[in-house]
Amino acid sequence: MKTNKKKLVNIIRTALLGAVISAPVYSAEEPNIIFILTDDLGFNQIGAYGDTKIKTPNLDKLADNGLLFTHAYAGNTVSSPSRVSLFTGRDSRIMKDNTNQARLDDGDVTLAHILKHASYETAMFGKYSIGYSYGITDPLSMGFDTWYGMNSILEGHRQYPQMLWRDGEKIIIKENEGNKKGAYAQELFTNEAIKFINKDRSNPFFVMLNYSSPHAELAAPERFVKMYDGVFDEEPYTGMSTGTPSDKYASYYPEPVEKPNATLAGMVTALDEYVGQVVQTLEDNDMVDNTVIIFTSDNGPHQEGGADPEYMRAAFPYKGFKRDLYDGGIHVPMVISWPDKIRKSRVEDTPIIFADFLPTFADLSGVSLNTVPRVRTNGVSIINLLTDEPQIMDDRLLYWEYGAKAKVTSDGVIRQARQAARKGEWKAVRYASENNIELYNIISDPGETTDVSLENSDVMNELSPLFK
Ligand SMILES: [Ca+2]
Repeated sequence: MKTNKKKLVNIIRTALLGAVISAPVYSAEEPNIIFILTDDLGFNQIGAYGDTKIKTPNLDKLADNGLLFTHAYAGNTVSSPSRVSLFTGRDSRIMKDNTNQARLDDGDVTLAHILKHASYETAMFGKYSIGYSYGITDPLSMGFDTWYGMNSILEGHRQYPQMLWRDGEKIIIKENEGNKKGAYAQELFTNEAIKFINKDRSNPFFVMLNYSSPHAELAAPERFVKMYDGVFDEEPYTGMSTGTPSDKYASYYPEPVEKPNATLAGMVTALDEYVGQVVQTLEDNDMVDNTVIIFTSDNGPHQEGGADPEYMRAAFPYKGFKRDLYDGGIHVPMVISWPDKIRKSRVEDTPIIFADFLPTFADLSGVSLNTVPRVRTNGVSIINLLTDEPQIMDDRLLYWEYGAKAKVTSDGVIRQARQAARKGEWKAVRYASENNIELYNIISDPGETTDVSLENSDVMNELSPLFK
């Protein structure tokens, strides 16, 4: 076996973590877990949510066979803090950084560490983007036995990458050399995930499959885009091809896109086909019943590279998009399948948030978080929601914050923190500290159109202390 320095560091770290915690006991009943994270997929961009022209038969079937959350929330409204929240089980209240510069820290305990401790075989495929240093915060150091994909945020901007990473080593994607479009990133990630699932093993596995789509750049194999020829009005995106940027993010996505809406729809249908292939692999191995599959998105739909989420009603019925803390930026699709425990076609309206997955995975794998050194989470396990037992969580407070308070953030997008909170039917939002806190009834007014803060002083008294 090839052992390099990074792997050795990882082995030592895992051993140290294991030495302090009591030995895990593997039970054959512990489910495999596949977490499928898409990038900037809006609430209303898959068929299971009922109001889109985008075809997603495999995802719709997954929802039919499982549980569809109508009030699931991402960790934040942009990739990095949302993913750090997911990996560490922390919401914005206890995150160290709520900007898009957020990264994992040496010493953070991730959901992969938890499952590793429970003797899961762990693997990550696709966009990582929240590490900063090999041997310290790369996936191998953060609880994954193996990984394949994109390391940095900027690498995630290419749908036909010329280079990817495998276990810390750069690999050249020959099919895409010289700007050729021979190998689609999302298909490569899927193929690697399928290979991993097909391996013989005696322990359960955890796969984190982080697609970098339908994030810009907008591009998908032609057969998917063709399906939407003539379906949408189109305004061609010129990128940097005319010498003048066609939108403020054009330098990130320089290539022109003739039919942005058809392309984005094709990207989603491609993802749907890849998810179908993963599910088929589980079926072929007779593993689908005891595998928890979670499908969701890291934040709301983007308005970049030619995408037009307003025309596509990508966040409908919610207001705002990526970078907003109105619900369109954070209210995400979420489907969970686990045929052994979840009865078919359930719909769950309890609000849940990304920070809940670390404690949930601990429960699924039989790890007591009390025994895990350094773990710091304020999420709540939703295992009882998954196993269809009553779990009243309607009254807890959820909170998000995007951007740094009273200082210039370096992502060039906002200058003041945006904040939001939710309790039950109430949603409070403030854009910049000098503004008033707005209050909406998110159930009767999902579009956050009518500020009812003046009429509900009791609710405001309860939520406003969060807006420090
Ligand atoms: Ca994202």
